[in-house]
Amino acid sequence: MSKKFYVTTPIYYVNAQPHLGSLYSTVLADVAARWHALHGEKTFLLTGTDEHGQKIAQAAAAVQQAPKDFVDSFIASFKRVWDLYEINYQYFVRTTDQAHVNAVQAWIIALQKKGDIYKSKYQGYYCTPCETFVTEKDFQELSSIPTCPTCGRITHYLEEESYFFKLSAYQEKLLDFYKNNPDFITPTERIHEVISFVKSGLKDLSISRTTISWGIPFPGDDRHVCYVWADALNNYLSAIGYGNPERKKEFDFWWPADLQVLGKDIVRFHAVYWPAFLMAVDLPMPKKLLVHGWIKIGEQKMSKSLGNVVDPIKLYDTYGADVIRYYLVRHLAITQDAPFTIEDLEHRINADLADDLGNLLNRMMVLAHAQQCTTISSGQVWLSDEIELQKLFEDIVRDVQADMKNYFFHRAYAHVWKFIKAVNGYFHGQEPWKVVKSDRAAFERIIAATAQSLYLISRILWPVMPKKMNDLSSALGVEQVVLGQDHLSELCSYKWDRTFILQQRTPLFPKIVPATTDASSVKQEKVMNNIQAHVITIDEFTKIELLVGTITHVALVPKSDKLYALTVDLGVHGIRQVCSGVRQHFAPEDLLHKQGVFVANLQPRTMMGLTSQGMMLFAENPQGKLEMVTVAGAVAPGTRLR
Ligand code: ME8
Ligand code: MG
Repeated sequence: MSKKFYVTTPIYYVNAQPHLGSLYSTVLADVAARWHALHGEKTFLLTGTDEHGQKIAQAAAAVQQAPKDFVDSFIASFKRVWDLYEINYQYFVRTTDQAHVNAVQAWIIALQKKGDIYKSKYQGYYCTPCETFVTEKDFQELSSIPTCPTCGRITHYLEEESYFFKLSAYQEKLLDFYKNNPDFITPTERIHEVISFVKSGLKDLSISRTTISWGIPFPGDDRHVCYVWADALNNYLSAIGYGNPERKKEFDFWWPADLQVLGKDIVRFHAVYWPAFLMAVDLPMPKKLLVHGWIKIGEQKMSKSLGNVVDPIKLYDTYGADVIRYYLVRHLAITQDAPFTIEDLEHRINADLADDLGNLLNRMMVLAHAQQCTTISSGQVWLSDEIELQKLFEDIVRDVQADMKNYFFHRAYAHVWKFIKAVNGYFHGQEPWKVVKSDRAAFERIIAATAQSLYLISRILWPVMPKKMNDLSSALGVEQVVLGQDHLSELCSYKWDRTFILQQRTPLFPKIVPATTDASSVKQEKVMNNIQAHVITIDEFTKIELLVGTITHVALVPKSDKLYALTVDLGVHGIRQVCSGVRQHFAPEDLLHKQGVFVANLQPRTMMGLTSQGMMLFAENPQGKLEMVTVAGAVAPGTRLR
C-alpha cells in the first residue's frame, strides 16, 4: 500500500472574504500535498472555516444577521477562491457541521472522564480579535488595560464561570516532547519561543464561555459553550472521523497529520495547546508544523482588521492562478515576513517565467517547427555538454528533495531555476539555428536534449504550477501528471530517453508590460480590498464642521411626505434652515426642542424649492428606524464636536 500524506491549513475565520494571506497558507499546503502525490503517495488536504466564537458573533451582529446566516454567506467565496487556484482539497470542514460538533463534544467527554476538566471562574483579560485569554505574564504592568501580546490591540476584562482544562499538568510532557522532537516545527528555530513560553509556566486553560452563546454546547452544562479554540483545533480530527465509531478505520489511516501549515500568529495554539489536547486523549502528535511568516503591505501585516488585504480574485483576473502560486511559493520565504508589491510580482513573473522558462520553450518550439523536427525519438547519443546537463539535474533533484523535506519551498525551487538557467545557457551556447545549416544530427540532438530537460522541468514544477505544467506536457506531446503515480522515481533515475511529438502552442508565460513605479501603486490599489473606509488624516477630519444644534421649529414641506424644514439654533454660528427627510420616522414633536448633531459646512442644497444649510445626523436601528444622534448632556448650541 502506498504511503499517506495528511496536510492541513488553518481554518479561517469567516468574518471576511479570503485574502492573499489565507491563500498563501492554503497554496503552501497544496504544494506540499502535490509534492507528495508526485511520489505516488495518497494525499489528503484539509481546509475549512472557523465559524463560532465572540468575534464572529460580533461581526454578524454588526450587520444584523443571525450568526449562522452570516457564516453561510462566506462559504461559497472561500470555495471559489480555492477552486480558481487549483487547491486540490479533499474536504472542506466547517465548525458548524454536525459531525464536527459531535467530535468536539466527544473530545470534551473524554477529557471529563479522564478528570482533566474542572469548573472554576475566569477572571482576566480577553482579546476578541485573537479569541485569546491574555495571561498576566503576557503583560508587565497592570497600571493600564493590557494589550494583546499577539496583535497589540486593547483587551477587555472578563469575569465568568468557566470549565478549565488542566493544561498545567502537561507542562513537563510538552517539554519532553519538544526535546525528543526538535524538528517538530519548521523552521526549527521557532521551537525556542515555544519552549520558553512553556517553561515560564503553564496555567490551566479556560475552555468554555458563558457570556456568549454562539458556540458548541458544552456537554453536561447548557449554560456554557465551548471556547472557540478548543472547538476549532479539533477540526483536524473531526474532518477525518474522530469520535465516530463507524469512521474509526478512516481516522486511524489518516491520523497523525503529516504536516500542519499555519502562520506565526497562531503558533502558541498549535504548538502548545494542541499537542496537550492530543496528549489528553492519548492521540499521537502531528509530525510537523510548518510555521510561516506574514505577508505585509508596507510595514504592516496584511489583515482583515486593518483592511489592507489583497483580493485573490482580482489577482487571478489579472495574472492567472499559476503565476501567483509560483510567486507565493518561490519568492516569499517561509522563514520571513515579506512585503507584497505588484512591482516585485510583475518583475518575477517576467524574469523567471516569461524570460527564463517561457522563452526557452518558445525558442525551441519555433526552431523545431521551422525545421520540421517535431518528432523526437529516444536513443540519442549524448555528448559531454548534454551529459553535464544530466549530471546537473541529478544534483538538482537531490537538492530539491533535501529542501522539500523541511518544506523550504523557496530554496527548493531556486534549485530548479539553476537548472532552467543552465538549459537556457546550453541552448544558447549550442547555436542550433546555425548548426542546422551544416549538421542535421547535431541540431536534432540539441532539440532533443532541450525537450528532455523541459520534460523534467514540467514534472518537478508541477506541484507549484499544475495547470501550466500540464500545458507544458501537452506541448511536448507527453501524458500529464497522474495523481498518485510515482513520477518522482522516474526523475531520480531519468534515462533521457522519452519520445516527444512537439505541438504548436501559444506562449506559456506571456510577458507582462511592467508598470512604472507610479502606475504600479495604482495597480496595487486595484488588487486590494479596502474593507475599511478610506483612511483620512486628522486634518481631513477637522475640515468637517460638526456642531450641536437645538431644533427651534419643525415645519412640514408642501408636496413632500418625507421632508421637514427644521429651524436650527447653532449659537454663534447663527440660525439655519436644515431640510431633513425623516418625516416617516419622527413626528414634529419628537424633534422639537431637541439637540442634534449637524454637519454645518456642507455646500447648501436646494430640496423641494427650499435651501438646506446643513445636514442632521441619524443612525438606523436594527428595525430600520432612524434614531437621532445627540449628546448625552445639554451643551450650548453651536458647540463643536471633536
Ligand atoms: O487565526 N500573511 O483564522 P484567521 C500570511 N481561525 N499568512 C496570513 C496572513 C498574512 N498577512 N494573514 C492571515 C485564525 N494568514 C483561526 C485559525 S486553526 C484551528 C484556527 C493566514 O482567519 C495564516 O495562516 O485569522 C494565519 O495563521 C491564518 O491565515 C489566520 O487566519
Ligand atoms: Mg487572524
